[in-house]
Amino acid sequence: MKHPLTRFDTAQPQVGCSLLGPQKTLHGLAPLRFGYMTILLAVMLQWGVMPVQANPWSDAKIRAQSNGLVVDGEAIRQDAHDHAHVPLRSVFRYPHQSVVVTTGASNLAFHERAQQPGALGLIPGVSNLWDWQPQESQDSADLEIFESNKRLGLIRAFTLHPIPQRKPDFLGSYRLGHYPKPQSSPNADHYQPPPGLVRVTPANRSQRISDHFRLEQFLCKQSGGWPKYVAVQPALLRKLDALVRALQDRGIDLATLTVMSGYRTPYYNRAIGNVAFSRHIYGDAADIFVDRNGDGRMDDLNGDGRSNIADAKWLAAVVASLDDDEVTPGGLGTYKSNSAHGPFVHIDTRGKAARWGP
Ligand SMILES: [Ca+2]
Ligand SMILES: [Ca+2]
Repeated sequence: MKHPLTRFDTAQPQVGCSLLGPQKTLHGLAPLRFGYMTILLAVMLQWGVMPVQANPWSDAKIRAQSNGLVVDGEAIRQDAHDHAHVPLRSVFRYPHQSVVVTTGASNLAFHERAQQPGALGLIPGVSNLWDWQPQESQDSADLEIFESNKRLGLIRAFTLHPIPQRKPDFLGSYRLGHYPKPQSSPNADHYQPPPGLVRVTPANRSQRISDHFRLEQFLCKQSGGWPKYVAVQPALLRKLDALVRALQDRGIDLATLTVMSGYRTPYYNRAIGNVAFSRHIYGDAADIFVDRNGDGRMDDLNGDGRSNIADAKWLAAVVASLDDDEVTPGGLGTYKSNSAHGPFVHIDTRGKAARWGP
């Protein structure tokens, strides 16, 4: 069985490989620490002895270019409107699991911003392959990226809490419900439960999870106290960030999008009567609209003086125009307003294109 952490293979695998065996931690076994096995694997990797497969949750491939960073093939630039904005890419890892950062030919340096930083170092025998293991007790840790003493961005590593094996319908006191068994299909890898969830508390809810989005934007709408838990796939974050940049390029002056619905627990998804295999329970779907004037409704994007389905279609056209080499293909649906909500657009990164809506 493929490990869930490696199931969301990108269409174009990146160099950057999880060397430390996340499955060792998933099943509660002692994790492989940085050591001979890592060096052996690294040398095999360098010699091309073993196939290279990036772990899309915990690994990042980064290089510098003249006006910013390229992360996993996606150009991240300094925000023109916000000079305090630091480009950010999140990774998600189990406690004890390393984050592997590939830098290609870039001359990048790293620094963990923490009072008690974890371990960080180049993997011996492999040039430009960094192994970072943040302190395990933190919900997240930040690794600053420098080139010639200039800070270019941040890698933020969130700690994943695995879905309990014995009582999988709860994570602590947070109700998850049950993930449906993936059916056998060529796309079955995209219907595995997420490898774990990020703990969200009042202290970290407003923390950035990507260049333009914050953790709390993706929280499930179900009732209940803190802590809550959320799963958001890196591929979805990259697609949402790319969409914000594409809108800025079209003159839409915005910092983020409104996420009407991001992650949904299977429990909540069932409670609202949605289909069992909704992309929202896998953390790779978002129902979104543009709301610069803060009235809680889609803005008039096409300039006809009204907010309606035409604006959702306008936004969907921008999503459809995103570069396939930069974003993962997926669902794209448009929705009319009704008594409960205004017009919106659904996007996801299920791995193959699907279109629906008026
Ligand atoms: Ca609005
Ligand atoms: Ca309009």
